Amino acid sequence: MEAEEFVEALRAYGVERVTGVPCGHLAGPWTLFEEEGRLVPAASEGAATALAAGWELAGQTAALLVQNSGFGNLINPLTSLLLPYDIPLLVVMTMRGWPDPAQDEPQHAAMGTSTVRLLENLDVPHTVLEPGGLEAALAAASEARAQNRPFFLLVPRGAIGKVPRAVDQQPVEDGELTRPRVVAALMAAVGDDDLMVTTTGYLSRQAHHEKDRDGTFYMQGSMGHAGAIGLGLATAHPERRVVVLDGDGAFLMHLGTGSTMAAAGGANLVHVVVDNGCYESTGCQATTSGDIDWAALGEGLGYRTVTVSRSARSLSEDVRQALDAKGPVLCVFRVVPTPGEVHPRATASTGPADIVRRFRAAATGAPARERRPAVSTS
Ligand SMILES: Cc1ncc(C[n+]2csc(CCOP(=O)(O)OP(=O)(O)O)c2C)c(N)n1
Repeated sequence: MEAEEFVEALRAYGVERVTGVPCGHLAGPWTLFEEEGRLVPAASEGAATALAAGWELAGQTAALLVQNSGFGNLINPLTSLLLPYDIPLLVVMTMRGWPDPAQDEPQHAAMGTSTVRLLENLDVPHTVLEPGGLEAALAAASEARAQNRPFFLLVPRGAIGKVPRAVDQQPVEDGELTRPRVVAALMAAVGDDDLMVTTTGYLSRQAHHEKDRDGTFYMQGSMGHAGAIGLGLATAHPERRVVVLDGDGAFLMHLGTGSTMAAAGGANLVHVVVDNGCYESTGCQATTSGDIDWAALGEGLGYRTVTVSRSARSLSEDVRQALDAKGPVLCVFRVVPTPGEVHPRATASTGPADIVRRFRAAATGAPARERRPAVSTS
């Protein structure tokens, strides 16, 4: 169905305010609500749930736009806020890894096959959006609202259309920083012994495209957790430099990890954030990074070295400087979005288990270990 039709139906249902974390399959409604000034992008699905609860407590009708990859983030405020306090909320959630997990990326399989069962276990009313079924679904949502209960409208992939966004057409100037330019410079400077973790979305794809290496852990899914993985690696291997490649949306999703990295990370930890001001991988919806003073944030969190770069002219030196500085380093590149440049995911050529096997071999210097069988017969 058209995005306009979907948004009109939600308006008629009574939705006054919208928040969430974007999914490419909700890009159309997201853009329309954003243009109307009704939408606040939240750092995480859990924060979005609490923000919406605030609107509901204030007597307004709210809706969430989220993907089921973020269901884990919102289960806590669902079970300990909405349900015990009888706060209603319409949650529009796209279904990755469903109905057939084999038709989607591996990181969506476990959640795709269990989303409906989780809702059933929690006794939360829900329905799957069928063609022509929006009116009936929203009637069920109204019934749940009348009983002060949350309601999940589960949206299959591709069920709702997109609308064009202004950012899609922006040309890139010569001196401007972009994701491809930053990642190319970074991958050229990273040493053979360095370990890397790359965040979910286009950044992982770009890193893989520029230079596929055994010592890079391509993290698909687990949005916001690349930094913590990097901290684990860096503390386990203080003799190795560990480079985390992050996005602004992912960094903001679990901002507290920045404090942990700064407090517990050693001189060998370098946290690179490519800040394009948006969730580029899901359609360039704005994040709230535009208001961040990264130098002040990095220092405030306690990173030992903080660098912020805005120009492509000194890119190679800026990358070198950040890699050679004493960590924990926070190294931020403010870039312009380049949504047209997209490359295949690492898992298109290397499965998750193989990514782990070869990464572990690179991290430990030991030969790649075969996975043990799940059940021992001895
Ligand atoms: C918990 C969770 N919520 C939402 C998503 C969907 N998602 C995948 S990539 C992405 C955008 C990441 O934005 P950012 O970190 O700024 O990197 P960019 O895409 O701009 O390079 C989102 C929202 C997800 N994978 N996981």
